[in-house]
Amino acid sequence: MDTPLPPSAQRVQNAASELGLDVAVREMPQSTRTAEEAAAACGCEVGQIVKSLVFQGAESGKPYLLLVSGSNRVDQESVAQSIGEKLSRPDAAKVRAWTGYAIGGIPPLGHDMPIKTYIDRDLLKYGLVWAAAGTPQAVFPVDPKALAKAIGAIAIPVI
Ligand code: 5CA
Repeated sequence: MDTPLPPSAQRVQNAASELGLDVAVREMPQSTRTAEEAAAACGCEVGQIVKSLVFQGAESGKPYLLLVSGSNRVDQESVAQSIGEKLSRPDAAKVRAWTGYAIGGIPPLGHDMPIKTYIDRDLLKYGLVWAAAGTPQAVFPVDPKALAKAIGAIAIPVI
């Protein structure tokens, strides 16, 4: 029998299933806390790792989730233009309060509150990407287009 997932990872698995996304969350023996570590653990390119980065609207105060290819460094000005307001980076406590997860394991779905989500168009060129699943050792592989569709993420350039 499979070992049960930790509660945070199980929450992501349940949320994915509720969205009709056919994915299987798995706990890796190694750390997947950073994109580089996740790529090593998953045996994929760093570009195939989904970084789930939380920003805050400077005017609205609202959270935004930006799903970014592991090999891209976000140009915050360019992303702000796509989103339509200036952005700041919330601290780790706020990210946890909004999403329900700690940095290093923030998933692209299954958050405590609905968060408007954008996806790096560079992720969409891969057939398969790997996203964090609630803990710094939990991940799931997914077709990026299916992920974007299931969560209603808007594709934008981020660099
Ligand atoms: N598990 C991996 C990939 S599957 C992962 O979660 N990577 S990540 O890139 O999405 O998460 C780490 C990111 O959190 C860093 O790139 C960084 O932008 C952000 N971060 C790190 N420390 C803080 C902090 N104190 N406050 C806000 N964001 C932070």
